[in-house]
Amino acid sequence: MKITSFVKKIMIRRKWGFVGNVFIIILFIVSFAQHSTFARKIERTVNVKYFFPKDGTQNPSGDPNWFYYWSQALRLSNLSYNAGTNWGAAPFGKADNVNIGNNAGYGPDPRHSLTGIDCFFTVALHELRHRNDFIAIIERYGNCCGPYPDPSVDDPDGDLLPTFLDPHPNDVNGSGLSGYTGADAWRGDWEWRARQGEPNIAPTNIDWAHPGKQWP
Ligand SMILES: [Ca+2]
Repeated sequence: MKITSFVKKIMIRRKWGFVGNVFIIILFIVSFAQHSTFARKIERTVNVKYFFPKDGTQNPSGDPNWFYYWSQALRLSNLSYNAGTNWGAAPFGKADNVNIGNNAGYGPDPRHSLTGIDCFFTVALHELRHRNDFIAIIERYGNCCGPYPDPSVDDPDGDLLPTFLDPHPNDVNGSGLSGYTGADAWRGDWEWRARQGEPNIAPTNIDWAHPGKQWP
């Protein structure tokens, strides 16, 4: 309130007598406090946590948020989201990327009962191991042998892993080839090798999904 208008109000309202003057004085004090150097500047520091909706697609790629943000948080590359993939798949060949499906983002996975970012981490590294092995064998033998090639000249234990990738070249590894019989026998120890690094538990403080590890 300007002083001039304040005085004017006094002149007008003086006829109110004592009560009116008190009212005007209160108005002046309030106005003075709001517009003068006596007004206080109030500051508060508040910690804010930002979470992304796990099921949304609010990111530049249009892929599910969990796939987009967890790939970055875990510093994983050579991954593609594929809604048609169940868990994960590594195409045989020198493929740039492996495919990650919806189950990988949620779990629980059948071997470790992992969920969320841990399930994603485990599936992604499993498939990337396949990818790297496929690239290695193609670079050594050429793309000659189809899926899961069996370079018998370099596989004395017959587990389908060529010796240069086989940590136990003269014996099957663990359950080895025997673990994949019948229709799955073609997997040989390729699958055993991809499982060696599992499970993979992500750091708790990099999830930031809602819901997720850090959500209250
Ligand atoms: Ca072998």
